[in-house]
Amino acid sequence: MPVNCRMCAQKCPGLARVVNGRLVGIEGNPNSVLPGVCGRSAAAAGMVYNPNRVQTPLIRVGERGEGKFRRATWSEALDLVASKLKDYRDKGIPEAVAFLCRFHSAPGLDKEFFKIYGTPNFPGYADTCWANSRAVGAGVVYGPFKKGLPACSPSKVTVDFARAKYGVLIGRNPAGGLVCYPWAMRFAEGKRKGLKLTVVDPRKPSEAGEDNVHWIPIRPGADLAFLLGVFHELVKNKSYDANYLKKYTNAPMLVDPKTLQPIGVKEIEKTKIKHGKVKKIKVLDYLVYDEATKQVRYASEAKKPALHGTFDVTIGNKVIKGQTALDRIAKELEAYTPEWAAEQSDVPVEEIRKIARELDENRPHAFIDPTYRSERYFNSFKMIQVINMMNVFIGAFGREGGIVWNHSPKTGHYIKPPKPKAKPIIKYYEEHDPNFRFSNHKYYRRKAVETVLTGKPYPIKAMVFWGQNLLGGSAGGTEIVEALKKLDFTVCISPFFNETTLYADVILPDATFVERDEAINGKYKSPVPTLAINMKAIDPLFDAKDPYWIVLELAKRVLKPEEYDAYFKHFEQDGIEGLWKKQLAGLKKVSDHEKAEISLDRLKQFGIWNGTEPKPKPKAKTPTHKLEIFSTFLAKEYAELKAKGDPNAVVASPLPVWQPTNWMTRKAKLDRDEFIPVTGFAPVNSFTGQQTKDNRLLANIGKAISWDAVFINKAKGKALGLKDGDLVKIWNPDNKLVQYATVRLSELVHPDAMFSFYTVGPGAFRQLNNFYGHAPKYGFNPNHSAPFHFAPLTGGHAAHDYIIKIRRA
Ligand SMILES: Nc1nc2c(c(=O)[nH]1)N[C@H]1C(S)=C(S)[C@@H](COP(=O)(O)OP(=O)(O)OC[C@H]3O[C@@H](n4cnc5c(=O)[nH]c(N)nc54)[C@H](O)[C@@H]3O)O[C@H]1N2
Ligand SMILES: Nc1nc2c(c(=O)[nH]1)N[C@H]1C(S)=C(S)[C@@H](COP(=O)(O)OP(=O)(O)OC[C@H]3O[C@@H](n4cnc5c(=O)[nH]c(N)nc54)[C@H](O)[C@@H]3O)O[C@H]1N2
Ligand code: SF4
Ligand SMILES: [Mo]
Repeated sequence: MPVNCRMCAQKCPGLARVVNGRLVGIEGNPNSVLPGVCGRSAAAAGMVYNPNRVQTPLIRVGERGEGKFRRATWSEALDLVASKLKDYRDKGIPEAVAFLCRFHSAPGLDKEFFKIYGTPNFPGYADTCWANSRAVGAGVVYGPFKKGLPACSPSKVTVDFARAKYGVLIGRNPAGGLVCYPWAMRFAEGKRKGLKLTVVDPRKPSEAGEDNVHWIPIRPGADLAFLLGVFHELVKNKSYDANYLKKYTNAPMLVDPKTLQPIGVKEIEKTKIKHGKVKKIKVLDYLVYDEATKQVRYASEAKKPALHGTFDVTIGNKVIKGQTALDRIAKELEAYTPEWAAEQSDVPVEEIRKIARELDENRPHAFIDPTYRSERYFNSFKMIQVINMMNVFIGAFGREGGIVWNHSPKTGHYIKPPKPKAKPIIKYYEEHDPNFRFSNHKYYRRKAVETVLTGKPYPIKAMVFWGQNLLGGSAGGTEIVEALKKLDFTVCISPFFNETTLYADVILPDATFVERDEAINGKYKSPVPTLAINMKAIDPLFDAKDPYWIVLELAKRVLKPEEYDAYFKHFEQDGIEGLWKKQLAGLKKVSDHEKAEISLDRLKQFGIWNGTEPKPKPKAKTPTHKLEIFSTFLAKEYAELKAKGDPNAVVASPLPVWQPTNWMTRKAKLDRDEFIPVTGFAPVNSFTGQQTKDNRLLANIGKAISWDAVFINKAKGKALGLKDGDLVKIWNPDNKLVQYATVRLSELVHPDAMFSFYTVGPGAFRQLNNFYGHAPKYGFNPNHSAPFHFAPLTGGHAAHDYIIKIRRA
């Protein structure tokens, strides 16, 4: 049976193998252009048949957090949830309910139900993953923009690993943080073809392999400094292709070198032909010096824009000296010498020079990975902005072996719900919170916690979790617990126990992905357009229920009969087939020729449809429609903040500039028992809770790699009197909460870092052990001890940007 694997979040297309009615495992789908799944997927049977998963609906009996529940029937549990939901609706405050979904298993219906119900609040998870630093840092350079904000999610662009010759991985590990379809598969292909890598990481990620990999330990959070040093060298060595910079980027844009404002920008309208239709688009035009006419002209009219120089620009009766953006960037980089960068980051000067040379020799088939899970430090956004300025500088964007656009077909909607009346809570933060200037209007679950605590802009009284683990996955454990205790009502729809379910009033077990049909998925991180289907391979175990059934039962109980009939009756009649058909009927972003070859029958038969991968193009989706090596969006923001005297103006600078992490501003040098808690994914583990960490098929491998340990530098550990395998106490001196883990002393960890595989252990919530069979009993989760802080301007997660102490327990 074709499935979209959900052993982690990525939905890789696979085939479930069922023997005598029992699932034995999942294999790569041979009909895929990249057939392959990972070991977690192969171990799916260990998830499905785990007797420790949530077997029946549960209703809380003890205190919140204690984890005491009694079994309930579906009708009792659903009646209870429905009566609460109905109550808020009857009182005219449906917006008091927030729906937090991620592994939501009834796409097409579940979110729609809550919209019809009347809430506008759907706080997404990715403020803890990529939505604030990665989406903004890559978005300012490449686009696209959504509602005026840069929003380059990981599904928008991809490193073309398979065709690359050289690359730098910094804060990214495609062999550990696996995304099999298509990243890990293309990464493996690249490695087979000799892709050379430099891995810059506070610990050695040995998953990336030993051949062709050069590891450089870095001080946690000093990545930006290191990158500025490499950028300095690239500029010094003129590692660019002048034609590329002139044609595809705004490097020739004339800017005022002091105010950093592009001079004389204006919006123009251009016509474009797309899919045979004439479209009008708005383009921000800017001044350049045209070497062909020896005049300052608009970019849209210039024949040969100059990359270098300072030119007089007459605006009205004023003459302004305009410097090319490229020269202004180069000027700024003068201060960031390799020596300076080495001092900040602990990366030796010769390594910095060597990396710059390698990038130069291999460009444009070279890259600096724009990262995926990037919410780590106060300076994460700045770091990613600089990475992508560098990718444009070396001409890697839109080139084979560089960074390429993905292509996701868009499927049609099944239900078109009315717009909820109230404004979503995030609007308030966008308008009033200076730290939320570049925030993401879709992914903001930690702001929802703030709303619960402050009641602003209006109270959130209930939370329904469908595949999010707010408490486990977000930094600020203490405040999140406070919020979960304060809520009137909490529901978790989940096959698995996690930190958040400990605080639930009701837990409803939905079927896992092999036990259910699911909407067709078209959103892959792939340059090859893809559609894949998930079909039920086995019947739900225990008392787990089909998620679509759960939505219908809730809708029946909560909505008015006429609403139910209007929105849900047709699903009752046509079932999932009706949804699939609507999805395909409304298919967009595929060519007519591709559309003709897509059918439901074909998808059911083969499980997957792959389109043709277009040739990479250095196309930009920015205001200027050029790759913005000098962001016009940031320039504007910078000017506004500067005018207000805002100290965070520097964060918005369009230039490559240094910004320290939060921990660095608190302490220049760590004490002997102090560390920065960095995490990474292990190939056998996903953070999604019980699927992997409580899986008997994976537990032995996990043990063998000490997946529940904290790894620290050997010399530093010895100086603290620690031995390999000791149990240690770990705490953040600011909040007293204590966690325990075994310690591994290793030469492969930077002395400032304490590395742990993310989230294998129960962290501060050891009552979880009562619900698990195979999961480790001890193990650290940095989120539990982390401060509830937000990175400046982006509102990012900054999960690792604090200091922890350890001692033998
Ligand atoms: N195995 C596995 N794979 C997964 C998932 C999973 O749960 N498990 N989940 C998926 C999801 S949702 C995501 S977002 C991706 C994420 O995939 P990645 O972005 O690759 O995520 P991580 O493994 O968290 O981090 C990558 C590397 O960054 C290093 N690192 C940590 N701190 C720093 C630092 O300060 N500086 C530098 N230079 N490096 C640092 C870590 O040691 C690690 O080797 O993985 C996806 N794939
Ligand atoms: N310190 C630190 N923090 C991190 C990370 C890190 O590396 N380090 N990683 C970050 C990243 S990349 C991400 S994406 C976020 C993720 O954060 P979350 O999306 O909150 O992920 P989980 O914490 O695993 O919670 C997902 C929950 O969904 C439930 N679930 C799984 N499958 C199903 C299903 O089929 N149906 C239903 N209903 N529920 C299901 C499980 O109970 C699981 O615990 O965490 C982020 N937080
Ligand atoms: S990366 Fe592995 S666990 Fe995640 S969806 Fe793909 S095959 Fe499944
Ligand atoms: Mo993620």
